[in-house]
Amino acid sequence: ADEKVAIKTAEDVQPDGIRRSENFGLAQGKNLVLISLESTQNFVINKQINGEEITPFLNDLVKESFYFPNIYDQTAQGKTSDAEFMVDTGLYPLPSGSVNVRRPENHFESLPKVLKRTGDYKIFAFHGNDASFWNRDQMYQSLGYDHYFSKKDYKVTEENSVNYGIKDIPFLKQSLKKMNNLPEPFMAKLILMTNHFPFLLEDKDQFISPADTSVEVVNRYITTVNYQDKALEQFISSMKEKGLYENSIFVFYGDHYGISRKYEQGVHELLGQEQNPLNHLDLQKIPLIIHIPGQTGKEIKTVGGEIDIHATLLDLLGIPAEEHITLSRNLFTRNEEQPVVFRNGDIVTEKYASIDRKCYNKESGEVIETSACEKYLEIGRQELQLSDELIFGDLLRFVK
Ligand code: GP9
Ligand code: MN
Repeated sequence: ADEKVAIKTAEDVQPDGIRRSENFGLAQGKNLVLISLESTQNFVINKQINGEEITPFLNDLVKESFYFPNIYDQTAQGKTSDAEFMVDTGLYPLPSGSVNVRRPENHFESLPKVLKRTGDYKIFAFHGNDASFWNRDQMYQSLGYDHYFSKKDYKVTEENSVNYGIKDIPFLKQSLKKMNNLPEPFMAKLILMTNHFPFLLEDKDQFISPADTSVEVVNRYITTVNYQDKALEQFISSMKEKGLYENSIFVFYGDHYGISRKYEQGVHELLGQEQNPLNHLDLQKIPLIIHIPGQTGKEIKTVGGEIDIHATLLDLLGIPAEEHITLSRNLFTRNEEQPVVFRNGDIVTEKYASIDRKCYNKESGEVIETSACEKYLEIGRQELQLSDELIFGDLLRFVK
């Protein structure tokens, strides 16, 4: 992009829907604990398999939280790192590759930086994989993280590992020990890992029986999601014991889908649904649970995307979103006319979905004239282009 067109103020490029909600500042000054739930799709919430809940802990938690059941996975090739990037910056992931790898030296505005500027926070990331995976070590510095606890900071043994590395239960236990010594207020991002394809888990860690669909990957997925839920339960109860719970706000979000198209038949079997484009779209929903101790629960059915987590958190933390440039929309105030935009150009709104250039009426399931989706597709094209220009031109370095 041409440097002459550099943006002067955040208002030049803000989408609408970032205004303050009645919840503005509800969690101001609290520790922010973000938990990335690996490959967790929303269909597991409140779902039973052979009479057993897959996520008993989260199911209880949603009753005392803001629960958003209509938030879509917007990640692309950067997977977990794309999800992190959206939450941190409110920008879209790139059309190919991961921003972490392609543009780690950019100037970014981010949740960590804003928290440090406005509230004297210290910012920490916790993850059991190698520090350089997804180039996190470098990217976290650009984003304003003060410290990254990675694999080398954990006691990792063959016994406490599976698949990508340290299992969620020992990971969260060891993380909590580190969190116990942090200066407050802090932001802590914890990235879970056990519920990762191909969803491997020893028998002794399976606290629920696998499902019995025709797809083994899906059958195992139930056990790893359930294991993750158990890890979260133990973590929150230890947070309470350590006195870290009351003064924190917790954000649990599924980073992206776990069951790809190839194995999706198994999920259709579990849910008793047919295989069609709208059901596939529906399965791209990830859970978003925002928990502030002591609050009354509220299910918020707003249709939104992962990118919107950013502005929603700013609102809760009492930081005016107008302060910096973001394409994120506050989920508490989000305008229904604004589409959720996917990296491949597809969009979804409350009423319509455009999938592979076909326009659907979501309620009837019918394909309708493409013109009904056109204005949403146009918004999508503009937003993706703007986001790409901001990133590829490193344009945020011009904003004071
Ligand atoms: C590995 C974890 C998983 O560090 O982030 O990566 P994914 O494949 O989901 O992006
Ligand atoms: Mn992931």
